[in-house]
Amino acid sequence: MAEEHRVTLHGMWASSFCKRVEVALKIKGIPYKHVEEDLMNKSPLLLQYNPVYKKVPVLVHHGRPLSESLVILEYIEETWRNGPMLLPEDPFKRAQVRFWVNFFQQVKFSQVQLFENNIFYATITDGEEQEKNIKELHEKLRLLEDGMNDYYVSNGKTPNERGNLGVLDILVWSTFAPHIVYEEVIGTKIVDPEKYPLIFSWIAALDKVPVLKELGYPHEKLLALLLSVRNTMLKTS
Ligand SMILES: N[C@@H](CCC(=O)N[C@@H](CS)C(=O)NCC(=O)O)C(=O)O
Repeated sequence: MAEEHRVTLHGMWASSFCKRVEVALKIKGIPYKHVEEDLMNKSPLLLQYNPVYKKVPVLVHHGRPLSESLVILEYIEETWRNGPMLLPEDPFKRAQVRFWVNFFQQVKFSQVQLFENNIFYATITDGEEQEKNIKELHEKLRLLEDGMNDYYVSNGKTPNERGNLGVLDILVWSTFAPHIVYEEVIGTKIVDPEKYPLIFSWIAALDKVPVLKELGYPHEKLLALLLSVRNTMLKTS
């Protein structure tokens, strides 16, 4: 493949945002080159490709860079239309899915309230700050559990009865697949099967899908990273 036609992903192994893009590329069967970025020492190319946010993921296609995971997912969906589609065909269902995709990018009162932010801050703080993040996580998980129940019940299915993996599978799995690691660091259940049976069983089912198994987060490595960031943050706070 000529260099300019190649797909390159600048990512970082522990990032759920990068995982979203990797999963989408794999589902669509798009070959790509992975460039692992050191976020403490970003490459000049990353800074050149994403001068606004200076973050991963960045997808480079035909030599042209794109940033922001959800923007990239949309681009992948629109560009590779002959692979499995990530969004439902029916416009109403598609709009419903988009609503929940936006929920993962939720902004409230000018504050970004991503699941990832709450998870990360809950793992690197203690006391009141940690409690606040855990509380917010549970509030959002409740909304997601109820919303997904409504969505799937109204479509006469459960998430595990769907055909292809879709964009909601990608977001739920990328965000929550390592919940056991977060729970080990925080010392409390986050994706509690009693409280969130649909999300819990959904993640468990996704964990068995071959493409996701292949992309799974390395448990010990992630645990070590989170514990090390936590120790550093607690020492400096
Ligand atoms: N909204 C962005 C978030 C990306 C993001 O936060 N990436 C993190 C890694 S998980 C990053 O590159 N951090 C480096 C930094 O903030 O300097 C997306 O959806 O792509």
